[in-house]
Order: sequence, then C-alpha cells, then structure tokens
Amino acid sequence: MNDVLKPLYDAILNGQQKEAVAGVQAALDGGVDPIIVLNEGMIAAMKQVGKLFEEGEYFVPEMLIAARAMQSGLALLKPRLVQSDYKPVGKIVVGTVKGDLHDIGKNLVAMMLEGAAFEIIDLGVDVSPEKFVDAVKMHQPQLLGMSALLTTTMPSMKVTIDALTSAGLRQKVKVIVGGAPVTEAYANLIGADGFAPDASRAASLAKSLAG
Ligand code: B12
Repeated sequence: MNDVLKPLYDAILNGQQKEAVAGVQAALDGGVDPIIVLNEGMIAAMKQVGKLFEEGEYFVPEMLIAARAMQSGLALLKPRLVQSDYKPVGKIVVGTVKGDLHDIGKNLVAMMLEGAAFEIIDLGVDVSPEKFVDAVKMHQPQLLGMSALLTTTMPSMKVTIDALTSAGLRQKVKVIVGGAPVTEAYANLIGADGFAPDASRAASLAKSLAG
C-alpha cells in the first residue's frame, strides 16, 4: 500500500473519525488518485474490519465506529469522486433492502451514479418491497438499485422484483443489485437485469442499461 494511505487505513480500522478525515486530506494533498484513496485506503480497511469481526476480534461497536470513520472520510472525498455539473442522463431509485442497515456501499454507488449524471432517489436503509414499488410508481425511474449485505436479507431482492411484477411495473424499470454477498449468478437467479461488484462498475452498468 502507498505509504500516504497507511494512516488513513489505520484510522478507519481503529474507528478514529478525525484521523480518517485528516488521512483523506493528506492522501489528496499527496496527489493520490481519489479512486485509489477510496479502494486501497478505505474499502480495504472496511474489509479488514469484517475479517476481524468474523474472527471474533471485533464486535458490533467496533464495526460501527469504523463505519462512522469511513463515512466522515467519504464526506471529504465525495466532491473529488463526483462531478455532476451536467444534465441528468436518467433517474435511479436506490435503497438497502428490508431488515438490512448497511448503507456505506449503497451510498458509494449513489455517489458514483451521481458522478455519472444520474438523478438519485435514495430511500435509505431497511426498505420494504412495498416502499420500493411505491417509489417506482411515484418517480418512474429507468433504474432501481437494491443493496444487501446480509445473506438473510438477500431474498428481499427477489420479493421486491416479484412485487414489481405483480404491480405491473417490472417491464418499466431495470433492476440492478449488489452488496458483498450478492453475485452475478444470484442476480440472474432472481431475475434482476444486472449486477456489479463495486461502485464504479455499478455506474457503467447503469449507463449501459439506461442508454
Ligand atoms: C460496517 C459493517 C456494519 C455496520 C454498518 C454501518 C453502516 N452504516 O453501513 C453495522 C455495525 C451497523 C453492522 C451491523 C451488522 N452486521 Co455488518 N458489517 C459491516 C462490514 C464490516 C463492512 C460493510 C461495508 O461497509 N463495506 C464497505 C462497502 C464499500 O462495501 P459493500 O457494502 O460491499 O459495497 C460495495 C459493493 O458490494 C457494491 N454494492 C453495494 N451495494 C450495491 C448496490 C448495487 C445496486 C450495486 C450495483 C452494487 C452495490 O458497491 C459497493 C462499493 O464498491 C461488513 C464486512 C464486509 N466484508 O462486508 C460486515 C458484515 C456485512 N456484517 C455482518 C453482520 C453479521 C452484521 C450484524 C448481523 C451483526 C450483529 N450481530 O448484530 C449486524 C446486522 C445489522 C442489520 N440489520 O443490518 C456480516 C454479514 C454476514 C452474512 N453472511 O450475512 C459481515 C459480512 C461481517 C462478517 N464478516 O461476518 N455491520
């Protein structure tokens, strides 16, 4: 890892908010590409947090403070990732599915889509199939993006797709899905239109489907 990124990585791993912000600033000042700052300094640290949780070294409070440090750092990085000074190319409704409170990945996808000139309607976390359906009815977006981070909440994506079909809306909107446990195969299985493993590929996918 780039030496400039190490303090940022450590700050997120240890849940130190101020240090995370300072770490992002130092990396940007040092001329590191914002995408590298994000992937190698920040997302890599969150992955390690997940690993430590799995190994029983970290518990929920540690995950939570790491997430807060990540979000503070992201606020500073956002203007460098997003340059949305052009007209929207399409509209997307995004949300984390029912029962799931993880929103860092969903927020990053929303950020990158904003950068790709999409208008974002963010329903937040713990979004029920009914809420997704209502939002599609109301906003008539080209795309719907669902995020799930838990194996136990992934099935809610299929329930939502089925609910769109029952409401007669499935042909009117392209559905894209993602989140750490979600795969291309799962996306195909549940009848989604697309899957992307990270936020930048989510933006290219969205552009190709909306076009
Ligand atoms: C931070 C965190 C939390 C925080 C979340 C804070 C927040 N505001 O988001 C808190 C502390 C709340 C939390 C709680 C829990 N968590 Co948690 N958490 C994590 C952790 C460490 C990081 C997640 C993260 O932010 N990653 C960084 C982002 C950038 O990555 P990402 O979300 O995958 O998103 C990227 C891609 O997937 C993709 N993407 C994401 N969404 C979408 C959507 C679309 C449309 C597309 C195209 C792409 C896309 O693009 C993103 C950007 O590149 C993960 C570990 C891990 N490896 O994922 C565990 C993890 C997800 N949590 C886990 C667990 C078990 C829990 C709890 C059940 C713990 C508990 N006992 O209470 C609770 C559940 C709470 C709930 N109901 O949701 C497990 C899940 C295991 C499983 N197989 O289901 C994990 C994997 C940890 C582990 N290794 O065991 N957690």
